Amino acid sequence: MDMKGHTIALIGGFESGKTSFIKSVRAAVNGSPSGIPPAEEKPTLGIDEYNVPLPNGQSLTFLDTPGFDGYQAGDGHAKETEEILQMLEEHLAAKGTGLVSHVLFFMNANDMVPTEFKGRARRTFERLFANSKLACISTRWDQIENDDGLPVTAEEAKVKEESIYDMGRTSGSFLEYLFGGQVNNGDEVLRFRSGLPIEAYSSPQDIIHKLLPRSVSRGKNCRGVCSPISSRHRRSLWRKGYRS
Ligand SMILES: Nc1nc2c(ncn2[C@@H]2O[C@H](COP(=O)(O)OP(=O)(O)OP(=O)(O)O)[C@@H](O)[C@H]2O)c(=O)[nH]1
Ligand SMILES: [Mg+2]
Repeated sequence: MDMKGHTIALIGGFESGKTSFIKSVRAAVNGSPSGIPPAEEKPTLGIDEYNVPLPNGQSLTFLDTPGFDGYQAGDGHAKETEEILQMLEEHLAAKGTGLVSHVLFFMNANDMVPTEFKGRARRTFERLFANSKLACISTRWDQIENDDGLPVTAEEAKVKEESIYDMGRTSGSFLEYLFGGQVNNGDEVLRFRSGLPIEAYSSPQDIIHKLLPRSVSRGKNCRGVCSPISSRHRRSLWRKGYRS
């Protein structure tokens, strides 16, 4: 971490929960209890910057982006991956936000569509994120049921996660690029499952905690925020219909 903190860019599929992820981390840092279902969000249409001050005086800067293959107001044309990365590049240049320390790539586990990733999109990515740490986050795991209509166990989630990554790794796709060993300075690209925090997946604040160990405090002002939700609470949320 530099003196100011980290700059974390979120990119990936539309409605994969990028904006909700940022808001959940922000709420956790502000002391809200975990396990609250995300609110309805409008599609993100531009680059939105969220500054989350941390108790240690540093801050996390999140850069939220429009979703790949998503909705676009007005002319009705969805932004291309390349266009979204260029918007981010322009934003960084205009705001002088500094280097992006982390890139989180999001995909909805319920709706996995391989993202094409070639040519100019790839080159822009390389320019922007040459020194960034990359991680992949599959989301909305709380909406996935097993064959018995129950929330998936950690084991079941792992198997499903493998198949999602296999499906997305088509030739010329973003996942193929990400796991081809050419990025992240050759280091392994970490994978996380996100949703309501139970044993099968992590909360957004847990993920940030793992990526940046010292930033989301587990101290006394944060009691309960980073701890896993109890299974009783989980079942009661499940019964209340928090899954669609
Ligand atoms: N059940 C459930 N719903 C979620 C979760 N994360 C997000 N949502 C909901 O899914 C919808 C889309 O979430 P967003 O956070 O707007 O997704 P996004 O990736 O920012 O979408 P775009 O800005 O369009 O790219 C919202 O209505 C959220 O409330 C999750 O983990 N579980
Ligand atoms: Mg959004």
